[in-house]
Amino acid sequence: MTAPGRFGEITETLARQSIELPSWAFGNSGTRFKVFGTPGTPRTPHEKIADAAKVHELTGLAPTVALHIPWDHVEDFTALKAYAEELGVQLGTVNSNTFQDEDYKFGSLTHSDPAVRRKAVDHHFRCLDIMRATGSTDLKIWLADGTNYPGQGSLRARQDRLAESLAEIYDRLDEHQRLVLEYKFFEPAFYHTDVPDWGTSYAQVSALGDRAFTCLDTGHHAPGTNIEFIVMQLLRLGKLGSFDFNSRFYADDDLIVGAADPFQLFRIMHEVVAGGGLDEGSPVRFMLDQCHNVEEKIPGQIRSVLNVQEMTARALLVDRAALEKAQSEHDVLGANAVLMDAFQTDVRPDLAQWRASRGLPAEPLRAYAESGHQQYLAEQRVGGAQAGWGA
Ligand code: PSV
Ligand code: MN
Ligand code: MN
Repeated sequence: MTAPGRFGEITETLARQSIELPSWAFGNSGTRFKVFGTPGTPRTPHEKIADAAKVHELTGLAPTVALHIPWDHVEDFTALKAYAEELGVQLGTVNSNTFQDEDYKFGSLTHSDPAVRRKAVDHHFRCLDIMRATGSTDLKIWLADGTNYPGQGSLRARQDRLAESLAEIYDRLDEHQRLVLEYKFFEPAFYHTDVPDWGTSYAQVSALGDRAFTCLDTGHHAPGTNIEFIVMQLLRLGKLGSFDFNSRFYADDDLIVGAADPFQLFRIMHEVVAGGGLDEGSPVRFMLDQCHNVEEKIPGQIRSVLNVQEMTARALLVDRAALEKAQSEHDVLGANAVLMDAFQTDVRPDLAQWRASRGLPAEPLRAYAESGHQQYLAEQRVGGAQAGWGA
């Protein structure tokens, strides 16, 4: 249990916290071996949004839903916005997809053929138009571009073409819109990726201007990478635009954030707090980028946002004055103990009480299980194709 006084001080920040849910987390997903279907899985973007709204209703933590284009195709995005708002959520980041079209076999924004680059840039223009209809501010670009064999492509020419393509897209942004560039060290390409690391993303977005930022996906680093150091550095440089949260044991596993390594999530949130990432007006947005292959999806998302909230609360509990003092005195063990003291504090009872005081279920997962909603969805959503990877 935390001391009520200390916990009381942090609720103002917690009350502001919002974690964006990815529409695709509610669809079926799996590995290249098998994608299992689950009764009640959404069949349309509307149904995905309804599921995201359920997560927000029970946690108060997830007021926005990210879309993936073209996975979330609808004729009328203004109507989709209105539908989301009826359910109490807003449409958030638009994630562009230039990785599932035959034309992109050898790249999209980096492709050597100007016609393919044109097509990829135009896709992003289309995303910006959708954002105008949905009221979204962020265009998130992740590129599957890369090569499999040394010599297959010119690393440098590809980088130059990427810069040109990004500049074209950036020039189309409205005043309030932002471009966020995500990096990933491998996959689907295995020799090189065109935006493999935060340094490349930083170099590219810095060349664009003030409204271009880096997206840090926690699953996109080599094992052993000190991710919180990258968080600190990007915050320091004013270029951390967003997180794609998930956790991993091996590669880009997309498991529930905080599941594989809760301490890493704590260390990340500690740097976020220290770097002002949770302050009002901070440019940092928090999003999940996860899949639920074998567990139920709505509870999976509820568990995820609660994990982020719990680690945020623990990071906010760090006694910063004591930490600074220990650091300035080179009290190695003392400084480490300050962090561990906060990390090892069980904030769950306080958070449950706090939720109840705000009219939310004290235990959202239990409330969901007891509501019978999952069974209701399974009965309602019969027929039609379930949404999944690529649709
Ligand atoms: C790529 O691995 C990624 O992390 C990007 O964010 C994609 O948009 C997302 O996964 C879904 O494919
Ligand atoms: Mn991602
Ligand atoms: Mn990923």
